[in-house]
Amino acid sequence: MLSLVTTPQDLDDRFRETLAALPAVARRRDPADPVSDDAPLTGAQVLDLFDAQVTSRQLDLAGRWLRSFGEGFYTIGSAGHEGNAAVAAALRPTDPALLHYRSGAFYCVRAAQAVAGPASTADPESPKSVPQGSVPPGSVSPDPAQPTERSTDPERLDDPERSTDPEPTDLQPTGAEPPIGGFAPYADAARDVLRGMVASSQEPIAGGRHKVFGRADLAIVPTTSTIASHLPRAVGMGLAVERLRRLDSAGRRTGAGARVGSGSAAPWPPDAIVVCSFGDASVNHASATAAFNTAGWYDHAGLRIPVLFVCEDNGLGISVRSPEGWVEATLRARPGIRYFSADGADPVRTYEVAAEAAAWVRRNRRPAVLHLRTVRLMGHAGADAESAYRAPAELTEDLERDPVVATARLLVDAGVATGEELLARYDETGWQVRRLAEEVLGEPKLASAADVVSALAPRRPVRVARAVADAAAQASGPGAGARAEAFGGKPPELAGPMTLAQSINAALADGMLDHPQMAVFGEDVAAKGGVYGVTKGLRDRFGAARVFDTLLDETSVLGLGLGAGLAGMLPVPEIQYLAYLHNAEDQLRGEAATMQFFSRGAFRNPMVVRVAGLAYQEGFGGHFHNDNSVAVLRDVPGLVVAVPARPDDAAPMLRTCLASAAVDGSVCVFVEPIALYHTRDLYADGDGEWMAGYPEPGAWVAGHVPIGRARVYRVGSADDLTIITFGNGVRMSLRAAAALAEEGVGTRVVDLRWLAPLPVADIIRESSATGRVLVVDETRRSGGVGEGVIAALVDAGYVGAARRVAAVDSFVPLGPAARQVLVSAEAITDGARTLLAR
Ligand SMILES: Cc1ncc(C[n+]2csc(CCOP(=O)(O)OP(=O)(O)O)c2C)c(N)n1
Repeated sequence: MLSLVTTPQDLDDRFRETLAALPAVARRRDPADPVSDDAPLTGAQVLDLFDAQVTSRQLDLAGRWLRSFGEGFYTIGSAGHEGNAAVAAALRPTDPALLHYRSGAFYCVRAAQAVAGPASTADPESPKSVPQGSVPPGSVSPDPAQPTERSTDPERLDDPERSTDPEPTDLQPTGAEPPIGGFAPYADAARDVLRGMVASSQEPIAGGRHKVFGRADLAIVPTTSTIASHLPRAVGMGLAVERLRRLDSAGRRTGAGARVGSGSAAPWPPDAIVVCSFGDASVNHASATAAFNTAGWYDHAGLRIPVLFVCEDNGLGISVRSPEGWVEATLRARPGIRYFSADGADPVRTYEVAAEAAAWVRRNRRPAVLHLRTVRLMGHAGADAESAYRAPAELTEDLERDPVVATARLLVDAGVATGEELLARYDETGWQVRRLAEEVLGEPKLASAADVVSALAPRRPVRVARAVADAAAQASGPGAGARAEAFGGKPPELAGPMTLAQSINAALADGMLDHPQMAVFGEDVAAKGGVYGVTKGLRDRFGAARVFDTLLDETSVLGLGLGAGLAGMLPVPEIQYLAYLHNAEDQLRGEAATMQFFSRGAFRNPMVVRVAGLAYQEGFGGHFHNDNSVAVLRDVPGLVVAVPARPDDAAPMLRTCLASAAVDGSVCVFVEPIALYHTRDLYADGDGEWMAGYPEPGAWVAGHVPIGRARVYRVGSADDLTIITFGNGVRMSLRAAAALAEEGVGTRVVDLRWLAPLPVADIIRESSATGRVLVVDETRRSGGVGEGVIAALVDAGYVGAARRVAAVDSFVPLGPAARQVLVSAEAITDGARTLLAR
């Protein structure tokens, strides 16, 4: 008897031994009959689940095999979690799913459902209906010699005669034998997974960028390896699915959010529910608790969020045990989330409970959690020697609860198949999986950096410009009436000079008019209109469904955006202060920015995140309201980072971000300098030079600001010095330039406007024009924007003089002490003089 099962060989041996030792079948059961009295699954359907589970198991074994000779790059498997096959069978293939990394069997079932077509989508949740086709008919048809139309004919399922059939055919010898080899329906899924393991560029979702479970046609959204980080997104998807369902019935223009299911803004059916799975250790993660809390909070408030959380509880997070009873206790205690539980080693019960939970969520549009008890076989991953932290008895105990063996036992006990037959299926599947593995390991990998980044963040500036032009045409043409009404008869272009805050407010309103799927949300944005009044009036104009307050949790604010974008909306979440982005930034970095990368654009989460930030709020806040670092954003691949300094830039830049999100699925962060929100003057009190009129729609095309284009202010001759800056630095630099002009020094002040991607061409052109560059960077000397600007110059071979003026590497202190660390007008002038003296 084996005691230390940590290798594929051991697991395989054990499986064979156990199946060989199963008792002989006394009487055959017709596979078309329920597998046991009152079971909601037929024998054939359980056999299908078995085949899916075996395929998943064989994939795990193949993963280790590929690794053993250096051709496989991923060994985290699903062994012990194959009970999730029954969860997949209990859902609809159109229910969007965000899956745990142990979802091999779920994935197999979902892929087979999709192949099986409409006949396979009979609702598994309808009471007493045999869930025909939740496993595919092709794979349930037994021996052709034994016709079993009942198992494949959906019409027969609801046949009232059926319930009056003479009792029971159970365990009667029918002579029907299950077919040998039920791998075919799962072959595509197996190939997908193997391609992921070998990093093949032909892998269908990430194209060799990662091993993920995902496919747009299966409504499986890829998740990252950051445990639980997909849960806030799942809640956002639930909220959006429900909102879009309601908006649809109110007649909504189709949107440009997700690309899936083109032709409709919502890629999933209106009654879809969102399913997301994760491990037991993950329930403790801040992202998970945020998601549970948000789902519960909205439920408490009466908002509908149809999400089914599935916690696959194997009792361990790598080597750390979940304390006995903790997972159940914590999941049961979540207000607003209904608790269901099942043993993953019992496929029938798992199916039954999962169907009940899914039906409950679907019917009530409310969140629930399915606590699925599983085991973990073969350790956490290939390199994990679990015998170092688990006793042999514990390993043996897990083996006793091997879900694939449990399904085999059920099938043999029920007389659906013999142990020998099941072993033959196991071997056939194993052989087929190996064959596929050999086939895909020779497939090409991503072979150039260009290939790798091609999926990262598409940029189609011409289309974006066209979208802005379309918006202008709409606003001045057919949409003019609605626009006039939205602005209370007085469009913003007639309102006279505006501040930065007013200009953003007006541009948000125009955005709402142009993008019916756009929603503005965040802490305090609705009733109050934002702590600085930037979203004032939007809720009254556009309604609480499109402008709403969220709970106080930045992870959830961004998670709502991630899910809403994926579901076809155009989310514009607000982060109240830059300092508070940091506790949630993985939602941008790990989730938002990677979605197109890991799905080759099949899924996308367009979003414009507005963040009030940067320093110079005189007399208020210290560090937390004056955070002057954007380093954490600048290196996120593909992320667009915009910083408008002036009102006349803010509106077109926001329009560009919205258009880019809609057209290319871009994730944009729009950092709004708080200190400039209400600034009116530039050079002297009362000059009103920092205000600007709002352009009428007819001027939007001419005033379009493409991503990555700077703005240049020429002061005096503009020949002596180039100041490169952004945000608050623009105003300070313009003032310094004016002072220098009085001394005869000509300056060009370059407002970067975009911190990512940096306007490199503009930087180089304007720097070369004077040969003297002063970078005025209100972010910190270390990791600040200035480093990027200087590096861009060096890379381009710039040979002139250059200096930096930057903030001290410090947090911003309270009160006047802030001036000690921030860039000042004097420092700019001093820096300029030093450069000019060279
Ligand atoms: C946020 C985060 N921290 C740490 C890790 C490293 N890690 C990968 S899996 C794992 C354990 C997860 O356990 P559980 O959620 O129970 O899932 P299981 O692997 O047991 O199925 C850890 C700590 C990670 N992937 N993400």
